[in-house]
Amino acid sequence: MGRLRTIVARPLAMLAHEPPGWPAFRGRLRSEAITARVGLLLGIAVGLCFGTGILSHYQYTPWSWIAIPSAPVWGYRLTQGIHVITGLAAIPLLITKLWSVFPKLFVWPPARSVVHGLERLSVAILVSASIVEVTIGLLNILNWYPWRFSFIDVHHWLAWVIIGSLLLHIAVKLPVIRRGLTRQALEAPDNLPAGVGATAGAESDLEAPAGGITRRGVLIASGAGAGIVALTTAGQALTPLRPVALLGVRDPQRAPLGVPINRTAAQAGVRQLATAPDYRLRMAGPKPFDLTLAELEAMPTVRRSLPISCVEGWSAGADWDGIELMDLVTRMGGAADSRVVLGSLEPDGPFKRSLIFGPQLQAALLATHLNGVRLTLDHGYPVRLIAPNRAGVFNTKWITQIGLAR
Ligand SMILES: Nc1nc2c(c(=O)[nH]1)N[C@H]1C(S)=C(S)[C@@H](COP(=O)(O)O)O[C@H]1N2
Ligand SMILES: [Mo]
Repeated sequence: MGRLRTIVARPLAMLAHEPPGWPAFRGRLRSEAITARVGLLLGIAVGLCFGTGILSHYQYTPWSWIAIPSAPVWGYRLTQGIHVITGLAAIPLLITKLWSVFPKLFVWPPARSVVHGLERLSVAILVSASIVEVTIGLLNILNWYPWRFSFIDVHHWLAWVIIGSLLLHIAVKLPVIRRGLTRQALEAPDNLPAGVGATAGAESDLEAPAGGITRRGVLIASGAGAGIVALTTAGQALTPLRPVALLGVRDPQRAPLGVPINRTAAQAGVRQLATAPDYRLRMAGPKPFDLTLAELEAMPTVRRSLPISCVEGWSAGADWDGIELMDLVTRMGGAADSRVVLGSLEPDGPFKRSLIFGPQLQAALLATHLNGVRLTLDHGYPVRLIAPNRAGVFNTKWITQIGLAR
């Protein structure tokens, strides 16, 4: 019995005192005022990023009973642009926010109660999920996938983990957030969290201690950082901002025919197949038929202005000439309410197949020309799909087969 008591009592006694050499934070720059204000900006960025991300994910997994609309044609261009801009702008804000609460990592004892421990655990989940989320998002924009897991699944599920733990975090911290957002908090001399070795400062923090940066300075710097990231990213989607698109990975002005190429014909392994004399477009409906290249090129075409909007954030408007997909679909025995599957010549790869239905199908073109010029191999020769308000990745190139899904 006595033994048991020492086993329980000893760790408890250890918790009463900070371990030797435990860090103490005496600065007065970090404060609830900064945390709450940067947190507010970060919350707005994360909210926009989450909402537009869910819309983007819907393009990957649409329910058959809620078709993706075809108007406005630039819908996905706008929402995915916002997704990438807010996601990148969140990075400097997240860094400032984590810096501002860093001393809390060393709060002693680590948990005052079970509830406090659980709350800290949820913050740990929020922080680590957020760091992974923005990191893999950033690498995705750079078109670099140095991992084995499915980016789409992980990015999607982490988003739900983040939004859930974020809502919990906001609910728990609401009184602190309210206090932190006041003017007094910004100007208060000292409001470090209790128990982290704070010493009360006498002078106002608007005067920087020892000539360093002020709280206002930190806020302006992190706001400006987020703003600069947003502006220099937006240029890959917004034409007027193109000259400052330093962080834009693809520059439509330096791309062939004004439209960047994510995967070239050589990378997809279709150069030979796409130029083979025996190329056929196989219409595999209830009334199947084949078209030779000459027959395909003799079909009537229409011209439409539709953007290519990549999930990675770049986008470019373009004029497309092409055969109305519905012309071919009705001829092979399909109808406006069919679910149509297009297959690429690409031997493998996640984007060799594309499902289209509803308003997007009715407005889709099998494009033969881009900006008045016959499609190049890299842009999808002989024909590629282009449809309004559609994620670029589903505008499949090098089409060779069109059929109906259940
Ligand atoms: N068959 C096939 N089609 C594809 C791709 C691909 O890898 N294979 N990439 C897609 C992606 S991610 C985008 S953004 C657009 C880009 O079209 P572009 O190369 O003509 O600009 O094509 C899409 N079509
Ligand atoms: Mo893309």
